[in-house]
Amino acid sequence: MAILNILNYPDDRLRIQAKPVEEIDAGIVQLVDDMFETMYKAPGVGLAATQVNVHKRVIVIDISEDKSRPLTLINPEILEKEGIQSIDEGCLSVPGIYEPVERAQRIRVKALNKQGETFEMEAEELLAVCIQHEMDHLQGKLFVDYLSQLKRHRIRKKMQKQQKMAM
Ligand code: GNR
Ligand code: NI
Repeated sequence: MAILNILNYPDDRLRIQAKPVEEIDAGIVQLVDDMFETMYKAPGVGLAATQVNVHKRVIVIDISEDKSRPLTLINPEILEKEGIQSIDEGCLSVPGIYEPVERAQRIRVKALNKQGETFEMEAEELLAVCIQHEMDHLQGKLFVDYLSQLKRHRIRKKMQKQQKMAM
């Protein structure tokens, strides 16, 4: 197991499109395990492989308070979307920023699990938001892309300042 480095906005590598996983081999299983460890340590409720600079369609999520509901989504696809909700989102790649984003309220998703089995599930509220947020990452999209240009500009400046301070 290992803690992976999380890329920070505005790193260009967060814009790379992830490729579908063709075979769930030992490397993918290792990646999933390391992503859970990294997400729990952060702490966060979700993590997309893109954020750890691996450009494969792999997502891990756990919205429980006690790490009791790990969910792995490989090659996820949204089958249905319904309704609209808007909750304050945060992102491990944009630390310290929380802003509301409009998302579907309820989704139906198809994916592969860590065993390589296809499954379908329905999600609503925070879980639905989280899946949509992570699927955006796989396409190189960040929640700040939904904000106004002015807000995004301010966030970019703040992140660049923080990164200078950390050097
Ligand atoms: O930890 C996270 N919390 C969160 C809160 C509201 C909406 C989405 C999220 S995902 C985020 C972790 C993360 O950056 N995943 O990509
Ligand atoms: Ni994120």
